[in-house]
Amino acid sequence: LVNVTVDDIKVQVPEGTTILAAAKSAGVNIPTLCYLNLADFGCVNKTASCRVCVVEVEGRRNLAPSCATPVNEGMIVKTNTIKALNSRKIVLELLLSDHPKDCLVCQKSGECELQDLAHEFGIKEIAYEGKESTYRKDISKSIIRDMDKCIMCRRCETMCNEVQTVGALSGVNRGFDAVVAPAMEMDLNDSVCTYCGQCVAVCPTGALVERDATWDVLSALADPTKTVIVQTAPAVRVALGEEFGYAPGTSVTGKMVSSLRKLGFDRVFDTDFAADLTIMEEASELLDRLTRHLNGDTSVKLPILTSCCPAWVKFFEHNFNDLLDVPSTAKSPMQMFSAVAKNVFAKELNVDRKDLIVVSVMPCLAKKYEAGREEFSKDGDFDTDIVLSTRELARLIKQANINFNILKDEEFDNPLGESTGAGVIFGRTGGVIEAALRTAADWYTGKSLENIDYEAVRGFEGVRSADVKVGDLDLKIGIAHGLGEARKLLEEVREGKSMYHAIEIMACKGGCIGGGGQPYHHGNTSILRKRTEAIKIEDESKAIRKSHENPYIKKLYNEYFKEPMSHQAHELLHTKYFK
Ligand code: HC0
Ligand code: SF4
Repeated sequence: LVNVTVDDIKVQVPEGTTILAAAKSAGVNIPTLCYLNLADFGCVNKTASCRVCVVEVEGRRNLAPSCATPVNEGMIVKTNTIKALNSRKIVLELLLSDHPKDCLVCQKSGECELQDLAHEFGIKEIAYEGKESTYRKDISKSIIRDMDKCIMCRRCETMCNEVQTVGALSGVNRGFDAVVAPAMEMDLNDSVCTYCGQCVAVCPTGALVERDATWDVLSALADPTKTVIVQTAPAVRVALGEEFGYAPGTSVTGKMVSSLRKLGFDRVFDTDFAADLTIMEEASELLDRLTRHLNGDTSVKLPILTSCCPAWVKFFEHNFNDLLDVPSTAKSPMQMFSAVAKNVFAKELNVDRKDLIVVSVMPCLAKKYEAGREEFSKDGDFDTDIVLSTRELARLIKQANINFNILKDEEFDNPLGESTGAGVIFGRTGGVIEAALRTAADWYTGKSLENIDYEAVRGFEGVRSADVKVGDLDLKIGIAHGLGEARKLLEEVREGKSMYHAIEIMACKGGCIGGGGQPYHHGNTSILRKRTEAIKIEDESKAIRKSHENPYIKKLYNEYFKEPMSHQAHELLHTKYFK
């Protein structure tokens, strides 16, 4: 340990600790902008590029960036001298001088870390007027890049390259023209970007934001010729409350349903229902591949990979396109829901599929891209019409003057609103494979098993391995969350070294609860664990916790699909992957 004094407070910290961390342990919070410590992601962005965190160190002439300067024995640090404060203010003024002054109409307004600091430092005028750098806006289906608002903190780059290992973003050009961009400054649309949205989740300004679709929803709701239905993803209900002042980890399912009804949706349905439907197909596929494999069929590919995360799907289409026959062919719950809504439910309602608008509320930005994939459309009409993120839903509720906090809990509509605990746990890492195991184990043993808590697949480790007994089968299950972690398991599969029978992959840390469309965590990743806890409580509170026991799922198979992997099921519930 070394002894350090920060603003007259003495602390002992391990050798190698940064001044920033030492100050924190002394209870002194030094402001930062580019710095980001995502402890649960195994990643720290300390490019020391913004210089907001500078401090005075006794005996040194120059100010030191506290995020990147390690302490040493006897160091005396002052974080609030006039020299440090002045330098911090000048840094902010310089950043603002080359920043658009459209804060009033910026999508990030109110949640922008640069705006917060300018406010904190009492900056009331732009000190250095002059030419601002300008760059074209890049608008993809999921994300808008507005590099005029980029402050070159490089958080997005660290996230995309180090955590996700996608490598879609890097700093290009120099000086005034420097921006963060895909290779050869192409648009995201033409790049290897997976639309996971994790760069958006960590961008401190409005340089990276989701493509907002709230107005599309309002227009659809106002159109009397349309029937507008909505589905909500498992992870939305355990995070939406944060936008209305609830503590992280508060589940607001009933209020969410009630607010959607107040917004004017004709039916409020649940993606969790479709998650149960996904399990019917995916568990059948798993058992089918396993039993064929055990019977010596060498054409069978194992492990089977889950396929419901669209960022993950795009990632393997780009990086592992020699393995396209390995993942399950089951569509994601969102797309299964929409296929059933447009092809089965529309007929029940007696409306043309073009007049049925399906809105999805998702914790994810890649879902916007997924909805727009050609294979999920028929004669130009997409199965999912509009995708909103959790943040956008909160915006809509606020715009509609709905007092969320006093709403009474309401229930989803049926038939596409009933779900089991297995559907709920899709929202967290390990949940899809646990849900599949609950059903596969019952089917394989021919019994209704009582123990359905597969503790071995739960947890927060980036890559997990679990041994699971299903009847007389000893299954080895792999789980990865975060694309960098997924890459490790995929490389083993490619090399023929994978020891797994089945692998679940989710692109975001924590699974969907940590999606790029969720309320901003501003680096406090303990929020993700609290959301996971809320999912657990929802699961345990459900009367039915196995997908195949969902009465509405049974009815759908009796009346329409007949059995999993039937001809009808293949037509509506399965998909293909492309190079
Ligand atoms: Fe997910 Fe899903 S679990 S991807 O994270 O499978 O977005 O929440 O909706 O589709 O159900 C997201 C969440 C979903 C889908 C489900 C899956
Ligand atoms: Fe990289 Fe994901 Fe951002 Fe695309 S959305 S640039 S893959 S972090």
